[in-house]
Amino acid sequence: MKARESAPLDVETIREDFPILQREFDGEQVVYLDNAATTHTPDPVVDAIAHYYRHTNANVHRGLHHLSQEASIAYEDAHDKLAEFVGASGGREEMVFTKNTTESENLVAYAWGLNELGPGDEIVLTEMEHHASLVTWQQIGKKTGADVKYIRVDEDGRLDMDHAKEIITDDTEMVSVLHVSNTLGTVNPVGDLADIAHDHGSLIFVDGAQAVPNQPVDVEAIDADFYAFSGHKMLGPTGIGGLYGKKHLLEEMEPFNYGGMMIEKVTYEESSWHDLPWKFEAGTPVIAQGIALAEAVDYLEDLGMENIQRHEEQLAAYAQDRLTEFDDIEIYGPPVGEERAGLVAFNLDSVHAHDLASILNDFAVATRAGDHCTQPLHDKLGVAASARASFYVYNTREEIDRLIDGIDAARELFA
Ligand code: 7TS
Repeated sequence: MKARESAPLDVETIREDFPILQREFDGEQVVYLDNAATTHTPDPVVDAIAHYYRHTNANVHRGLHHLSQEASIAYEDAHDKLAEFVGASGGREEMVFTKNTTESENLVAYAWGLNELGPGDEIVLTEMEHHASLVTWQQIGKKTGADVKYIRVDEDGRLDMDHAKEIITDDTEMVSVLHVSNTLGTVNPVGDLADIAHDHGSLIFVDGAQAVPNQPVDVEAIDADFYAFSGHKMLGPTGIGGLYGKKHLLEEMEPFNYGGMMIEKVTYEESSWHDLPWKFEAGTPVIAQGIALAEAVDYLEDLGMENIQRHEEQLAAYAQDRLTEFDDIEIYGPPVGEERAGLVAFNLDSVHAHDLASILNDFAVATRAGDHCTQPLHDKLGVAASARASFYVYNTREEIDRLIDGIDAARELFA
């Protein structure tokens, strides 16, 4: 499947790479609408993992044998590929492999935050932050004495940029914002936020967990200081994430974990650190996962990130259209016609989100119900939970129709 410029996705052909989508439960073919939680893994990526273990498997300390050298080269090249994919011109030196977005957040919070923050300093987040960022910076605030402030979210699920300008001040040392909300679907103006942060001498960390899989991302155009994402949300395996960091910042930072592989010279008294990015990858790293993630990037690039983005926006608009046919459904986030990523969270008046997801499951429609790791945002919305449908490259309008049929059935059951 080769990329054509600006072409609709050939979903039928794409689906052939995902045998899991053929699974049936009680005679119904699965409709997988839980892609914001994790995406499925296409055959070429599964094959890359199997091929690595069958033919290359070795540790990557640049051992003096062929297998180790081959594994090392593939693993190092994977860093370059991921760096290029998110627009980092510094290559591998600016791309650290972590376990996931959560670990990327913790890496910066501990390695940078613990050393740089103190009483009187401020950390600015948004009210729509995922717990990965919210809890991490909240706790670093408690440890260091730095205050945490939140940029308000308005009624349509957008950031209040006037409020952002008010609360980002010369006391702000770190602004941590998500690029795309996993609950509201809002695409935040992270480039504008980076400008505001930098005008006040603050750094900006962007959580790209819901952006990198779904749209072209250019960390340098945004001017992000740090940018994080997860492999399992972009057709890659679990157990790997990425952290982009500007080279000079990563160089200045202390390591996050200590141990083997991340050192240059060790004596009984002192240690010095390896080059970037290995300084931040202590112990045996995520070798198979890294190589497979590079394969996932090839797959995404073949489809074309613009094409993927358009496909998802169309599915989200269709879902929103169909859901707004009913006046007992409340949809969260930007209204129809406004920019929105490929997910829709909602509630049906008469049915708790968990019951709804459970009935949808009876129809083999996989959605997520709960707080989506945004409890404070749900408190603000005045609900304990919401149902969420999230789309990816293999989803179709017909699958959204199955979602609507399932909602109809739930409504009837609870009437
Ligand atoms: N940031 C955002 C915006 C996310 O959506 C998620 C995961 C994370 C961070 C954490 O990613 P992880 O790979 O470290 O777990 N979000 C979701 C979700 O919406 N449903 O399940 C996981």
